[in-house]
Amino acid sequence: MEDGPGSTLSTGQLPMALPLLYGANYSVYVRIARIVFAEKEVAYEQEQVDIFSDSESNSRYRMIHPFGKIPALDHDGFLLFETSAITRYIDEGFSGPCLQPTDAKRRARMNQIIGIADNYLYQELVWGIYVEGVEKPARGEARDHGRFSKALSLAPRYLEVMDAFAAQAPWMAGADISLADLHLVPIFAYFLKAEQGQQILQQRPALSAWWDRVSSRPSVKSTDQVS
Ligand SMILES: N[C@@H](CCC(=O)N[C@@H](CS)C(=O)NCC(=O)O)C(=O)O
Repeated sequence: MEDGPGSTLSTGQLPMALPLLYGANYSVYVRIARIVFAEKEVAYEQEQVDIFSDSESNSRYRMIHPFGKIPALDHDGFLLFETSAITRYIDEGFSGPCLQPTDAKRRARMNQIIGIADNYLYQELVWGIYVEGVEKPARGEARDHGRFSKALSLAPRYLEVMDAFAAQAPWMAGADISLADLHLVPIFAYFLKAEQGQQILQQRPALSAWWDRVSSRPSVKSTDQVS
């Protein structure tokens, strides 16, 4: 078992509880945290929270995440929400490979890519293309054609930009894998379930090679199940 941040276990001290991650496996953001735990090889527990259901337990969960999103983390009573804060806490608070560059420029690149993922890619590639293009038709629901075509028109430009980053180094922020790569994985995993996503990626060789590298990581394979 992994000791917690700052803990020096000595006689008479209770061991810290395992970090508890709240959230459902289908969630892009929950999966980012799961991948980071796996990369660090940190043991944790997970309580499935289906944020889209109206269950009683969800109203209790709102005490932990006041904005009703997943994930959230409880580490020995220390409550945290916002995935970027959670993944940095896991990286900095536990042993295992460091997932953030120390060089200022590379760290800025990592932060930039996480910002791009949160502010552009997640909405268009997941909600615009995957949800409208794959999930809604599979559920027999009507597609929002405007939403879908807007996302399809933006995606090639988004991938062109990501391809340029991927062409600079094996990983998004340099020679070593970082939180930037791990943050992108669940977004790309949904996007590539759409045939259009596959086609757009095929036109970007550096990004395709990056996807082959990152998607073969054990941390990515072991968090593949979404239900
Ligand atoms: N800024 C949040 C975003 C989390 C987020 O949007 N999670 C989605 C699931 S992937 C969610 O909870 N959606 C529920 C909703 O929007 O009502 C973070 O970084 O943790």
